Amino acid sequence: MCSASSNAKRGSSPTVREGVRSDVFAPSLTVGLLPRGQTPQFYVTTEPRPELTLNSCAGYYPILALKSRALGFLNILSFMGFATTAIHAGQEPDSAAGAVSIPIYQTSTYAQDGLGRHKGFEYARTSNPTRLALERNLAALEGAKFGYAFASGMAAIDATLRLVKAGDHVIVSDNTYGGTNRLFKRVLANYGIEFEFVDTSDVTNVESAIKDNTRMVFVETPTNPVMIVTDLKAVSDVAHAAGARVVCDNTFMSPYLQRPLEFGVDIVVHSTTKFLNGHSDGIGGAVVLNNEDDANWIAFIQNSAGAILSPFDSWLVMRGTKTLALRMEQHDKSGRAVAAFLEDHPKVQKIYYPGSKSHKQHDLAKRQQKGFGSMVSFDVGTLAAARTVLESVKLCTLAESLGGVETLVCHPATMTHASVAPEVRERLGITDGLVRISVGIEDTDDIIADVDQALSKIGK
Ligand code: P1T
Repeated sequence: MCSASSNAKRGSSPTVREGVRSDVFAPSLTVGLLPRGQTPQFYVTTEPRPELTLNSCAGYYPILALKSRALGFLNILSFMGFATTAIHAGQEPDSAAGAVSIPIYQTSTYAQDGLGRHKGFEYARTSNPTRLALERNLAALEGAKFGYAFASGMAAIDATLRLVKAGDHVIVSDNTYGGTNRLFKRVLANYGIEFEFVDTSDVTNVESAIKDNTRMVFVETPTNPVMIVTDLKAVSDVAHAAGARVVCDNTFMSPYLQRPLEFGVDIVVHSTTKFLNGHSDGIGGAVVLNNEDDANWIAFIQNSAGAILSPFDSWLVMRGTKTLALRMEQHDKSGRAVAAFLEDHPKVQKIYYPGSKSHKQHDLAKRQQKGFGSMVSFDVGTLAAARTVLESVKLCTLAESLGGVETLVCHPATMTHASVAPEVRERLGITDGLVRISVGIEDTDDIIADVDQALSKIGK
């Protein structure tokens, strides 16, 4: 960690994140929200760690001492609520100037005091203070010990799949974001990983798919775009009994509305491009988890493959998470109103929204999620009708992506899920008439009025 020789020594079995270790460098790094009902505890390292004292890493303990004020504050923080954590976790004022907003450390490298003596940062692919602050923040929001930020949601998912190897079997929700399906089927399958796609909303499908070599169950819930909900606890129980890890793509909910680790999930992945950033101005991804060995491997992959989030993009996501609680409240409120409007609309044939009483897993969604979010899909029957809606909106924007402050509409069959085989799309309900809306935080009435006038153009 502190010198090239220690990196080399660690070889293929890394024991720490090279450069900095998030639960050691600053005591506040891994203080986070705890699963409801558990006794508060702190992941603050007080014992000297042999791997840190090797190779004269003298920089660490003085830094720990300097941060003791922040530590006191963050000890209190761990008893506080989500919004407080979102604003403060990983965000203690910068020690150089007291900047309240974490500076954008736009640097590729760091001056070292002497051979093997530095301030905890050696090279910016390995670690960067701005990215580290975000990683601490995201870990805290999911109630995890470790967090890693990547250049995109796909890069985060790709890094997570490096936990399995050739010959391993991975069970995947049959409806996921199209890019996930593409990465698994068309890229990673070429490297000997066996993917099996099942409807994970029925845990018996997962149970019957388990084989001796099953090492991972990857679920998305609710799914993009037809909002299928998977019971995270039931799937985790089944997977763990077979010795497999469970990964959940929590992009559609954000940690404000769903915290998968509380249900036994091992690893959470995010496209931070969406609600976490929230302003449609940066692509990014994250992996958060508790298992130290897996975390070390993710850190090792992050450094080895290098698909890191830039300092500026890390800062943008942190700016986003500060308002996550407020934004998600509004997204959820308007999502409910838009869904209710669509459900009663004569031009809408079917609606996909877990908040709807007609949704097959409405009760599960109510149990597992704190709200229903702002993603709603609806079927208007034909490509022509979908085209009319998508091209008639005025306030809403026709665009891929979701989770930003502005309302976006898209056509999954030809946009986000174009890479999914047509017969699979058909089976899942991703028809040519399907429209997906990511309800933003504009005035709810304005959003509804715009969708209403677009729907009224169908058949004219
Ligand atoms: O775009 P990127 O940051 O790489 O994230 C990929 C990704 C992962 N997981 C989910 C659930 C996603 O929805 C996405 C990206 N989705 C879109 C771009 C979209 O419009 O659906």
